[in-house]
Amino acid sequence: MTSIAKPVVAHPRLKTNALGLTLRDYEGGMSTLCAGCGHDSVTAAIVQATWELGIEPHRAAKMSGIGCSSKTTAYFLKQSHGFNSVHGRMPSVSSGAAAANRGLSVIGISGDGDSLSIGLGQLSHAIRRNVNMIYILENNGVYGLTKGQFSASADIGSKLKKGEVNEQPPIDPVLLALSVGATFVGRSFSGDKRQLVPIIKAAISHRGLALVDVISPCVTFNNHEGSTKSYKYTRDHDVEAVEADYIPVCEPIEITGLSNGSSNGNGHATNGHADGRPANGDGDLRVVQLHDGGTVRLRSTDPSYDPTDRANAYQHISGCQSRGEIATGLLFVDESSRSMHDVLKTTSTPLVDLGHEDLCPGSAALEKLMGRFC
Ligand SMILES: Cc1ncc(C[n+]2csc(CCOP(=O)(O)OP(=O)(O)O)c2C)c(N)n1
Ligand code: SF4
Ligand SMILES: [Mg+2]
Repeated sequence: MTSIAKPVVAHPRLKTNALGLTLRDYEGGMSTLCAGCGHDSVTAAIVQATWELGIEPHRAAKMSGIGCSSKTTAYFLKQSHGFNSVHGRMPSVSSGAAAANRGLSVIGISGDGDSLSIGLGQLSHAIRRNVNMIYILENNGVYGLTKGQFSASADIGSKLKKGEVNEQPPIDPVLLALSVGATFVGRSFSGDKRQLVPIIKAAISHRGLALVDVISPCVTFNNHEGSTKSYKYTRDHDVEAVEADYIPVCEPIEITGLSNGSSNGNGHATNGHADGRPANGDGDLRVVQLHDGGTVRLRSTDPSYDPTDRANAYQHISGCQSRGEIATGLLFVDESSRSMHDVLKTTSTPLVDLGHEDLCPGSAALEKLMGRFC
């Protein structure tokens, strides 16, 4: 996808990561989205997370479908591979890329329209197969690119700008993901970088498909009174169920710490419930080991919430939903996750590096195979 190039000059004193690269090296082209679009904040969080993780740009593949959200792969990691597929088809194209090269960090970006309508089957099967990728769903409740029609994530009673009311029940990507076997599920808000960056870092480091649903308001078509995907509504109803902190393998655990959760960085309290019930911020601290050697520390703001128990997570999130609350945080993680590569026992060598003798079984093997169909 083409975009307007940014000037390459960078301040000489910009901090560098373990690879000697600056944040600017993880940026992409100039954004052409509307000023204030939540998707641009998600882009900034991805730039921050991939820079902090020290991802080698040539080992990342940015994948997308169609929509304003799907345009955003042009705005980060300019030196990475990328494929902008057709509407709703990002998961299958990503599955192919991941299958062909285990060493790639596959970063899939999609929208609520792209994922929950035309791409619903593709999303479900990528989750079920546990393709090794992060799947970021930039969720604004509308089809932004085609001028703001309701999408399948729009809540009942949510109003369009001109007053039309949605009567259809929403599909919640987080509940959907849990029900089809997702091994990593998170939800965040584009306006909460403090929460979003560690979730993205943990998701990229997860073995298997990590779904991250990000409420990402569309300022042009869905940020008014009556919308349940506006900046205001999301800030007022966000209940951080699980606070996460990603610690890379090279850092000692002691140097990072989870707060006891009183603010989400936007001045909005995260340790209270919208219905007034207090959350004490004293939930159990759980340490989850990821396959790259990194560690995720999880603290539930409600002690009854267990982010490693699928049924418990489902119940809690749907309970929040019925009260009009938006459960955010790293909501579920399966430490024993077996990705598509583990299940299919794929080769660790990228297919492009395999020699002819490894790729071609030879005529005798082919004849034997064909014999089975006679
Ligand atoms: C096969 C096909 N059907 C319909 C469209 C029209 N279309 C383009 S983007 C889009 C929806 C985008 O919504 P979403 O994924 O939520 O992205 P957003 O723009 O809101 O970020 C639709 C229906 C298309 N491009 N291709
Ligand atoms: S139309 Fe909405 S989703 Fe698209 S760029 Fe503008 S604000 Fe963002
Ligand atoms: Mg959308």
